Amino acid sequence: MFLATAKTNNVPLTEIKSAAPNDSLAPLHVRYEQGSVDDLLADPRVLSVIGFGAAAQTTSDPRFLCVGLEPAFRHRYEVWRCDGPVVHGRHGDLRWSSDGNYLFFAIETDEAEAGNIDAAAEQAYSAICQLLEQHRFADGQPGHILRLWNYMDAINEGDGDDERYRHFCSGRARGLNPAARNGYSAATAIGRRDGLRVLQIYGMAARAAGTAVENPRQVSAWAYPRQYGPVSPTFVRATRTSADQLLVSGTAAVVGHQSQHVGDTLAQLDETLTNLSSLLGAAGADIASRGIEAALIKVYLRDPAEADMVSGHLLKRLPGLAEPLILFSDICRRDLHIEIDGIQG
Ligand code: 3EB
Repeated sequence: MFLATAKTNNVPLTEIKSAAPNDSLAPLHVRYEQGSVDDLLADPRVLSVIGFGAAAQTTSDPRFLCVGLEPAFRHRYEVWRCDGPVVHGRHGDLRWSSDGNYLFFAIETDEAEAGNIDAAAEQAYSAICQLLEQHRFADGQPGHILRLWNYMDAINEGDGDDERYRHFCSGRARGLNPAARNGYSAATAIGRRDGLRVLQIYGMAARAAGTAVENPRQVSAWAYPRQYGPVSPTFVRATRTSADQLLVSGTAAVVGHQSQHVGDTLAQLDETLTNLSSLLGAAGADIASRGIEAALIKVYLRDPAEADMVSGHLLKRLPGLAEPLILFSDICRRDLHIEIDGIQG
């Protein structure tokens, strides 16, 4: 694998050549790790490092992003590795990195500069779509989005259709539209409490397309009824990659389209685990048999006072699960106390 051209500033983007292109990808590896950001980024196989909250170090390396969500218990970085070596650069406001098979990208968009959160989402997604068009893989084709994470301040501010999350959904749908030709990808949309009106989006694309997986217990989010907003959330419940990994969207206690067990975080957690089992079943027998315990999960939790209770309950229900990253967050519906996303395989 080599780098054909190395312009890291705006167009044209680098074209990455893969020594042995084929249709299935080597798996991604994701772990939660402690240590120094510089040491983590010194590894040429590191695609990206995500820090969380005030304890995270920072660096200008385009592979690094700090999300303003505070973790429970102790700080760890989310570290994505591939088989490497990784090249990286910037494209306008976007940062990217790639090993020729995967393309990681991140963008931070100031809401006031864009006008509002709706315009910020449209602008950010337009930029992501433009990056995908310009960053061609060795076969000359643009990548396929596998997974998106969206973090914004005060996600529940505003009433009814004026809620910031709903405005975000409108802008996202407009900006993402050109890239949706391959269908939507798995996603997470979560609220920060840092007061910074900056929309943060990061994601993963790949040379080989994934397969969308929906949950038979849930109405597809893109088909939610009008009561949840004028523009449906544009994501699927999971993406199964060509490396047979399952990238699981933010999953909560939603059955059909309705929130369940309002006021009871542990009951919502159990319903969420039932949803996750159902989703794994829909993804395939191999993925179902590995189970949730084979996944690395992130838990978004509204109430910091519930961290011990939630982690104890998860340990009891899933004794073999790797220690999840619990992040104190707002969830996109006011009646949801907890949400889980992750990757299995
Ligand atoms: C739900 O099931 C919970 O708007 O990208 C989960 C994952 C949710 C992603 C998004 C929203 C999103 O509808 C909310």
